[in-house]
Amino acid sequence: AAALALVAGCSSGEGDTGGASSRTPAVVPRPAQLTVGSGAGFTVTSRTSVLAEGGADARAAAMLVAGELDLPGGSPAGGATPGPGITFRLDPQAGTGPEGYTLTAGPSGVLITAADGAGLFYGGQTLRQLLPAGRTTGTVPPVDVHDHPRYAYRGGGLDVARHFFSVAQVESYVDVLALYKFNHLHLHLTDDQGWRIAISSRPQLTAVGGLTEVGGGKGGFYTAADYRAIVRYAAARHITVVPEIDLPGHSNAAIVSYPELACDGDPAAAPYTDIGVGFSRVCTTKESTYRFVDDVVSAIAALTPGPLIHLGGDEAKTLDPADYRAFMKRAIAVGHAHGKQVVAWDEAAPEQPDLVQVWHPQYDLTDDLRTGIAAATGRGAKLLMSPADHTYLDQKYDASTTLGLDWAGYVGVRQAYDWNPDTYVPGVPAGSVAGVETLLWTETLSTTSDLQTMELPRLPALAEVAWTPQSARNWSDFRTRLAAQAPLWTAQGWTYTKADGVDWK
Ligand code: TNX
Repeated sequence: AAALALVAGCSSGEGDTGGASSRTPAVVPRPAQLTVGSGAGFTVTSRTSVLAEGGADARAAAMLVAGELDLPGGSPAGGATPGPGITFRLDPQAGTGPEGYTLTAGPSGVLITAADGAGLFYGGQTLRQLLPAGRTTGTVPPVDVHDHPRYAYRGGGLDVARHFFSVAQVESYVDVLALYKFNHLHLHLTDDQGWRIAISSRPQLTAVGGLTEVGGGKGGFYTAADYRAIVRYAAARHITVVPEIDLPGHSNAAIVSYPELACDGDPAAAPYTDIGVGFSRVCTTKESTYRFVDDVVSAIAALTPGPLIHLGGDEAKTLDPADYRAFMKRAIAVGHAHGKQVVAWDEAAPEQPDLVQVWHPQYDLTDDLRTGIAAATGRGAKLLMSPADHTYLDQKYDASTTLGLDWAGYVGVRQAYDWNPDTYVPGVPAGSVAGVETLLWTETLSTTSDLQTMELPRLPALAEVAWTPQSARNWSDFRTRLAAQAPLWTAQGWTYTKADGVDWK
């Protein structure tokens, strides 16, 4: 039987104007390779069995995906029908690569194979999207999928400092990230308007700095147990938490909590609940400031199983550049001393963080920034691409968007989608880009529905930028698959924006 050949990985990306046919499964991010056969698919019912082979990681993926599909997980004893079912097979020899998987569906069932637990979980997320739109039962088309990510780092950032979001709210953001195969959650835990993580050696940070947020609300903070709960929830979905402590700027809440963090003679800091940036700074010439950095970094490092800590470094506009550089250098060394690799915003590139997060739009990359980035990559640092004009989910879609900011211009869905992370910073060596991160800043966002209104549909667009080979993606095909995601969002109770450029049903 001739296969209806729809091999995503071989598309040139050029000249494809037709979009997906009705039989093209609307998977986002588009798999590296997906073929639809001509035979029968597999029909999932509420009693279809979900089986795990190969050990604990397979059982974990099977249980989680069975839960997402409301299926009896594990064994026929759990209420499942014997016979063809959904099998998660962990096979170290599968040859699928890190986070990769294969998925085949036909009358004899669905088989997902991977060499690691993440790959199995991602196969499960693909399966969710192969079911009829928004449903957990129905017929999966006869497909053969071979998939793996373009980048090892695929991140979603959430600013819990400008507005505080509860553990449950963060978990619901993680749910969206997981469906789209993101593997890092960057939590922006501190800023001028609030400090959101308890540090037992520095209790005032939460007793004072935790109680404010933009607009005068009551703020909030995570206890160590709360933070561990987020880490655990994310880890179950193969998402690593990257905590950010933003210094030496964006530090007003810390200074209000511990006034000695300011230089003698600086005006007394007061709680700040507006949305301006760039005014605050800790005193970089006092030794006590570095004891503070050590207390905070050691506590966060101990709470964080992942290898990364983010130490900020953006927009310290009132600091003398030499003081700024000396501070970042020492802060990065503190991160290393506590066993972490350090992420920092692009201004700090010359101080050699392990991962430089590029947030400036191309037109704002000054010669200084370019030189710093080139020096860092020349010495082996990697880039995490978050240019605001493509990846910032707090930017308005267009003039009609009521939430959000627009300093980086409007970020419509196509703008979020149509760019190449490898070539965005001119002249960086091939292989320098470790990944892509989209960020949800929350100066104007305070509810789960606000977050989702800005995330959906752009977060899936960035997922495809981070996952799918550049040559296998193009806008006309993406916009069709994206529209087909909406019933799934609705079924989850998620809010989304019917943004321009996509034919929403
Ligand atoms: C710039 S991106 C910031 C954030 C703001 C954001 C608003 C960066 C490193 N700094 O502090 O929240 O713009 O879009």
